[in-house]
Amino acid sequence: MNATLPNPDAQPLMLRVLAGETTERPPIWFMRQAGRYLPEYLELRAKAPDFIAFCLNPEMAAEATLQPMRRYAFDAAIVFADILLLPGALGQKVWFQAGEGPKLGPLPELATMEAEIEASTARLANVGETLGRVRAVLEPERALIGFAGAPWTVATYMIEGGSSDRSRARTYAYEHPEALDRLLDILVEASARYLAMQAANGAQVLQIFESWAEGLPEDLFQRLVIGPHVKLLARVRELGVTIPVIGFPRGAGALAEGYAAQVPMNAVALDTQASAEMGRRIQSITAIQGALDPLLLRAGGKALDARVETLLHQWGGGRYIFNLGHGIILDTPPEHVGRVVARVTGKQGWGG
Ligand code: 1CP
Repeated sequence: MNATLPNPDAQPLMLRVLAGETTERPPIWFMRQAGRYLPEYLELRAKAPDFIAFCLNPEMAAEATLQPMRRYAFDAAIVFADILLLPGALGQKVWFQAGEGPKLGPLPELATMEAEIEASTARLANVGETLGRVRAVLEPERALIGFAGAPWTVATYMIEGGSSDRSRARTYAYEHPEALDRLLDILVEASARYLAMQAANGAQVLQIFESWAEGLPEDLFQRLVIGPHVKLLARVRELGVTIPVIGFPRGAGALAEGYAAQVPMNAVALDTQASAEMGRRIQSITAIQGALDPLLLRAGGKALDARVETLLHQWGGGRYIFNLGHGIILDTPPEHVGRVVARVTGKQGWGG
């Protein structure tokens, strides 16, 4: 076989790392690699009446997913959707106000949501269609990622009615432990079914975004993060899903290590604070992903170049997926993204 031609049977690099291999170079993708820092995204986004309609339009969402894949040699695409589609599918009103972020209506009765779990997956069928459309055109060497918000993170938006400092949600956890645990159970079941639907429609990797794990005392971290992640993963496996799953407990700090030891994820995504040593200790348990600072990606220059070398050096000897410690910031210059992807992959764009 000619080694210079792409092999259509080649396992995507990302899947090899998630299967436990240390690869010749780390695969790379970026959280929020689609979105407002790309002019072509802004142009496409202007054609949809609102953000939710945009996410639920398979043609537009597939196009948004593919835009960064055309520009850069990313090793994986992540389906264009949002973690807040699930509360909407469970019957809570969700809308995005321009410039203000997400807004949610009153929390529905728990019993009402329990009765809506099965229907919620069907209401998100368009996300499955987006995945199918992307998989049909994405090169076989590039992996496709599906995702969901983690139960606690989604619950914070549902309880607070939007983005906030999460103090109301944490207070709710102390004052109404039974109601909160019931809400988390609803989200575990609905998310497991939603993720299984994504796997059935072409997702090859799943990521669980626990964006708001920060500030939780150890006992709450155990109850709100580790417990529900263990349950969610077990339920996903019970539903017959065999593809790898990445957990991202953002803001977990030193508790990320306990997370990695207790939740049998195929990789743990680390945030910007993760130390080199902690990352290496977690690498002895599972693969890691992360943890370039999105502010440094935006800033660019020599400091960015140096940090990329440091990350490659400190973690590249083990199971490692190159990524950010959180999503791309909206005014990031696209050429900074291109520079990092080219350094990690050795390619200017896909195929060359
Ligand atoms: O029109 C727009 O550009 C609105 C901005 C935007 C985008 C591009 C939102 C609103 N969501 C998205 C897409 C999105 N959201 C993706 C797409 C795929 C990709 O990464 O390229 C993903 C994976 C998400 C996940 C998501 N949504 C998270 C978890 C990751 C994270 O950033 O922590 C969270 C917390 C959300 C909620 C959300 N969606 C959008 C906003 C403004 C917010 C609120 C964020 C906050 O509370 O600060």
